[in-house]
Amino acid sequence: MTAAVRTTCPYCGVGCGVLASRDAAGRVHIAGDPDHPANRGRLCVKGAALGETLGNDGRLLAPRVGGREVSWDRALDLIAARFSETIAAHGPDSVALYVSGQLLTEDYYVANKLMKGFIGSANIDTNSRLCMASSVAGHRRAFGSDTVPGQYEDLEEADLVVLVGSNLAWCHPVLHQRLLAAKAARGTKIVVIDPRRTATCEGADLHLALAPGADGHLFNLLLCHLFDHGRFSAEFLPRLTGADAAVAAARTSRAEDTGLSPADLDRFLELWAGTQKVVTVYSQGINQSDTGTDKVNAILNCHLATGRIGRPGMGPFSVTGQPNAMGGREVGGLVNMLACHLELENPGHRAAVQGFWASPRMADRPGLKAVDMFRAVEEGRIKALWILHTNPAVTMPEADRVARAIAACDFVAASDIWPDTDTARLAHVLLPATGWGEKDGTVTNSERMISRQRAFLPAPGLARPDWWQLAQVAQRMGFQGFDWAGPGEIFDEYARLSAVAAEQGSDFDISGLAGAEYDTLPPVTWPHGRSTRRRFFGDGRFHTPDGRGRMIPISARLPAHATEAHPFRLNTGRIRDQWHTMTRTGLAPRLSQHLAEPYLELHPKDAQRLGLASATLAEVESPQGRAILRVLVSDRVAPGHPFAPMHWTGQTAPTGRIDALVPGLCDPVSGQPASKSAAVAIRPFPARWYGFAVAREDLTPDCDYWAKGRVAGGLQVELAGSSLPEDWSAWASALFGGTAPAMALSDPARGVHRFAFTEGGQLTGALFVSPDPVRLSRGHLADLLGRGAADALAGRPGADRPDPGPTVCACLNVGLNTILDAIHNRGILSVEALGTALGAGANCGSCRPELAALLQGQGRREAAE
Ligand SMILES: Nc1nc2c(c(=O)[nH]1)N[C@H]1C(S)=C(S)[C@@H](COP(=O)(O)OP(=O)(O)OC[C@H]3O[C@@H](n4cnc5c(=O)[nH]c(N)nc54)[C@H](O)[C@@H]3O)O[C@H]1N2
Ligand SMILES: Nc1nc2c(c(=O)[nH]1)N[C@H]1C(S)=C(S)[C@@H](COP(=O)(O)OP(=O)(O)OC[C@H]3O[C@@H](n4cnc5c(=O)[nH]c(N)nc54)[C@H](O)[C@@H]3O)O[C@H]1N2
Ligand code: SF4
Ligand SMILES: [Mo]
Repeated sequence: MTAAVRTTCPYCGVGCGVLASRDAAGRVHIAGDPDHPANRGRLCVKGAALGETLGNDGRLLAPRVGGREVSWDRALDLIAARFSETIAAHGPDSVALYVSGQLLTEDYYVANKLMKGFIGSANIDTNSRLCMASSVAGHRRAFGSDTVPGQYEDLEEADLVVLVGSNLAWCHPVLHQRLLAAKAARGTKIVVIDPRRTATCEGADLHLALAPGADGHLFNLLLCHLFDHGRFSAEFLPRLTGADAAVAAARTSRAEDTGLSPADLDRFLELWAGTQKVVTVYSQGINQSDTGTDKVNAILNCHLATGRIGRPGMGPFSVTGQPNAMGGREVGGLVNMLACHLELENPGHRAAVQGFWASPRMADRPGLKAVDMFRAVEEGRIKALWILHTNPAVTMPEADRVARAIAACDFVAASDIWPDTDTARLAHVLLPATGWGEKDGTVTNSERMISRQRAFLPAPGLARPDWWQLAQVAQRMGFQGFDWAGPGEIFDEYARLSAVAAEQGSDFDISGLAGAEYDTLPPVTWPHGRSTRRRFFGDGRFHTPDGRGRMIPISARLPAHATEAHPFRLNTGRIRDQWHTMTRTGLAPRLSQHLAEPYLELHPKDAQRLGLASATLAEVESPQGRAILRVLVSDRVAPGHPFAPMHWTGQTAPTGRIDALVPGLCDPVSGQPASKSAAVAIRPFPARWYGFAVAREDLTPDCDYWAKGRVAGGLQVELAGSSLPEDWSAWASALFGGTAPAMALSDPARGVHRFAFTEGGQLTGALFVSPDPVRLSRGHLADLLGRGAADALAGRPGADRPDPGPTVCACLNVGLNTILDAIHNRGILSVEALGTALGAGANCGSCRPELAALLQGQGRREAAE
């Protein structure tokens, strides 16, 4: 075993420390870093499975131009030439960079320097526009800077933690575990505000299933309640402006607007008002709205008015999604910012940065925000585009339109680790990036803690880091100041720039890290310069011109009413075990078991009205596009407000791309799209047949609906069609590359067909077809891949081998049937006892909310059994 390398998880913004080592066979071993302050040794299942996602099969290993492998020189010269020519002919705003909150700070710094300081355009935006922009805008309106006031330990020191628009249990699992541990130790009250009953509700004292989009009203009502009950802080108020106007505006919100029962509403208002140590955590249920910035400020108003901010155990807390969402904000990744929290539109700030960079021309007005940027691409105003570390053809709203715009753009380069993502397929030039474990740099987590990502694997093929690619193109465009030897030198330059920024009054000061030993840099929270204070604003000093915090008057409004043509409002978001477009988590079979295909969670009343039964397929249509999704009937969602996850792509389920349905409707202040309220129509998909297949080798079905997922021996595929093939045997053969089935079992009268394909007596594939959703033990069939094929067509294990059912605990691979059996037949009564008996939930803990629900008899209804 090699010595463990200390690095940081590449997924969510909790920013857990990871120890990575390799054994003699080259296998990677992953463990939580017990010394990292964010996680103290814990990991969630995605982090724990990192070692299973590092295979290089199918990786992009060399630059490609027009699909052909070329040298780095050729690819980089081409990008430099096309960017330079386009700028010469059409000006700096005719080119753009679209980057990612998953880039490392050093990558981000170089991209930003190139675009804003040397190309002289601010057309560099990032997927953080889809993620954190409303929080950024809300922070800047209230505080004068984009600063998260608190620390994770505030969640542990609070007496009340309110989680609003956050599915913390699935999206920030280790932070959720820290919160639950604090609750167990000191009785923290937890309130979840989410129209959907999520896994996060399992650990909560109160779940407020408010009307979707009503958060602004709710926090306005809270502000009025605080005022009316004398809870405004007399000590803090002189440090604020706008309190009267904010209360006056809040008076227009009414209790009915929230959709909550008076009792629940009162309980919440009294709890919040009566608890000094309160933390309000918020995430995409707030940000991803066309009034997202106002909702952020409605929350901040309550914390400001009561002075419950920046002190131990209290404050508003915007949890960041991506591993470096925060770092990207610090380094000025958004179109309207400069590095180190300096502002693009402030001439003094611009001059300071330009002086430091010795740059020829500085952008002096904000560039185009993501949605507008891709519309400019569509209209041909942007003629050369470079996309790094993000997959906009899947994750942007109006995704079909975005994909068409990318395809039609004169010149597109993409940096990725895979050649065949939905976005990479559309690019003229592909640049192979080094991935997690192969590269070095820093990330900043939700609590402003900067941690190192460190390489422990060699770069495969010709892959090179993103920062290097950007710096090379900059040099080839003739720019000075891009000749760093490594990320440590970039970080050093950035730390020195932050001293310049501090002189301009910026709070982002990491000048104390200039000249630091980069290789051994321990996790450190900023500011780390002249000041090292851990929390902000508790002292009543803000970064506004007059130094006072600003309360903002909020006229809350609900999302536009549903229309007759599109009567449903589609909520979208994440599932526990997948990361965005699944280009990494999708590789680990155990992460694909929990929820294996795209689905539509629909209230029983809606399902009944639409004639949709569980496990059938629904066709969902919006003015922007169309999707086909598996129906999951559940009262966790409200009538009229179904939910669908965002993870499936053209590679994994072409009709499951949820952003094809989402409109490009944005918050007017932040430019963040409203990704959680698409107006859609739903109808049954007229399936004539349903199918399920397992296959050792990859395959691409030719039918209306399919969804692929990895299993240990290959892949599993759900299928369906609206027309029947003439000859099922021929169709099955075509699916498996032309080989004839070794075994077939057909009952044409019932429309049931089963085929098995073998090689040397071992199962290489199987297809089950039926006129209704296929009922069989999927796990069992997948397990037979590569084994004896004798009873493959039976579809279920023999009586001697119980079927564990769909995976609930992905760490220890414990299935639903096993758990239900333990509950019903072995008398197990608690989550702890399930852990002792089966191991379920005893490792990362992410499935504990689901175990608790099962124990309460609220079994989940799977999309497919
Ligand atoms: N497993 C997993 N974890 C992740 C990620 C992942 O892909 N997979 N991605 C990471 C990233 S980049 C991000 S940004 C975070 C996102 O983390 P979260 O924001 O927690 O996740 P989401 O599922 O997008 O949305 C959160 C909740 O908002 C609710 N919601 C929808 N509309 C409203 C509303 O009007 N009001 C309120 N109060 N709630 C509403 C939804 O029902 C949903 O449960 O997760 C990070 N962590
Ligand atoms: N409907 C709906 N849409 C949403 C959301 C939602 O809640 N609902 N959430 C939005 C949010 S919050 C976010 S953050 C976005 C996320 O959306 P994206 O950022 O578009 O999704 P990812 O799958 O994370 O894309 C990362 C890409 O980088 C590649 N990659 C991996 N490692 C490296 C590397 O080291 N270098 C390079 N160059 N590439 C690499 C991956 O293969 C992948 O193609 O989605 C947004 N879209
Ligand atoms: S909570 Fe999970 S995904 Fe997030 S950083 Fe920690 S291990 Fe990674
Ligand atoms: Mo995000």
